[in-house]
Amino acid sequence: MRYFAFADREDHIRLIEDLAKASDALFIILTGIKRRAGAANSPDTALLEWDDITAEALADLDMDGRDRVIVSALEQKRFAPLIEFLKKMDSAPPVLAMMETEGKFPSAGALNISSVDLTEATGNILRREWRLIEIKRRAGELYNLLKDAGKIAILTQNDPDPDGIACGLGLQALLGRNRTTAPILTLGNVTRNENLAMIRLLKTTVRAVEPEDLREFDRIVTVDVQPHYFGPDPGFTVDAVIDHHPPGNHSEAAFSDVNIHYGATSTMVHEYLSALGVKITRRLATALLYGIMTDTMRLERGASSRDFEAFDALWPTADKDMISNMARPRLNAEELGYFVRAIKRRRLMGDFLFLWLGRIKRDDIIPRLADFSLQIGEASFTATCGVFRGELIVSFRSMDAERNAGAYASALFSKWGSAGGHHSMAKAVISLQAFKSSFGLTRLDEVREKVSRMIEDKI
Ligand SMILES: [Mn+2]
Repeated sequence: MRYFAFADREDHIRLIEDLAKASDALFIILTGIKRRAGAANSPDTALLEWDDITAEALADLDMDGRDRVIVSALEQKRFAPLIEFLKKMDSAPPVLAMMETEGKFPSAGALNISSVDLTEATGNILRREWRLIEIKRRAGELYNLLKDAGKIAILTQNDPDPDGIACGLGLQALLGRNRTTAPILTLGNVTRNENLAMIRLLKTTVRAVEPEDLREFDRIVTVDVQPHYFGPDPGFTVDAVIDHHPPGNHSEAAFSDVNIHYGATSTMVHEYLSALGVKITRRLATALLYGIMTDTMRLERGASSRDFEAFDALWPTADKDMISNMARPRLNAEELGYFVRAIKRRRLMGDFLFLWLGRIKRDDIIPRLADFSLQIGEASFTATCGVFRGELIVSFRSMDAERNAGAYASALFSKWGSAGGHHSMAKAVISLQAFKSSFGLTRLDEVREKVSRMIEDKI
């Protein structure tokens, strides 16, 4: 392939030579300017000097559709004859015009001409570098704060989710630690099936501890969570905070990076790792990618361009089969029993479906059955209920434009606990005891009747 570069400036010769690196031949046609003595160019480059561009001179170049044309233009109108000439060719080469002025190169809608504003393009690269310096500085600060500590506690939420667990693994890699010198901890327990599957498949551990156990650690870092989450006086002091939830007050932490513009804390940790050039293994890439996927509903909810960038960077390395296995954990016999029983006893009224799971041993059954509920019969608005650890949980799903699940959840249940959500999915988690006392109910089947009746009356 031959390259023909038309330029009314000399300072892009290196850039043009770089663009044409793989070419068989490069002709640079300096147009309207003379080459300065001693101006640098590669010996392989053929340098021509034209006073202006004419059809005759262009015809002599004998260009065809297999060639490529570069235009480096200070004065765009100088190159109008070139465009006119190319437009008349049967098989014209593609043209890349580089400019430093605003606006597009006059291509008159030709499909084979593209123009680039070099100032804007360079600006984008340089702005990105500013950001990288900032991330590098922050990651370095975190590293320096923790590098000499004996044991480091990486503390996640009370029921750690994939984002929190992935950040724990990421932080271990960043600090060159393992599960002994920097374990991932929770003050609660991992209960949800997907999260247990993630821990099992990644062969990692999340240790359940009590607040007083944290005393044996020299430093405490919270990931995907902030100190205020643990209450006004949790009994321990946090040294570093990395999170993407709305910021609370934790001025005591020596390091704090809280940014709500990230869809996942995994993205922040990935940026640290990249900035400091830490090798990201297949296992770690899998964890971080899964953390981003679950927190952003596969980039559909709350994902920023940074999450997309991290996703793009992690995707080639991550184990996609393993992610499928994490995302769709199998139902065991007992869980299947819950499903079958609830579906057998379903109550379908028009397009409203009511499902009652009764007392359950794990609460992730509820959203899983709720997701499935919209596939049953004519249902377009559903309520899936269960009782878990003294709480009555009602999970709404709506495919009905007229019925806002969040509004129903909040109108019906906020009196007894937290209730709300989006149009298509919402949840109420309320005290079973408080609900019972309100209506003088004693038995669970009475509760079921009451809840079902309340929703029916409202819709
Ligand atoms: Mn998160």
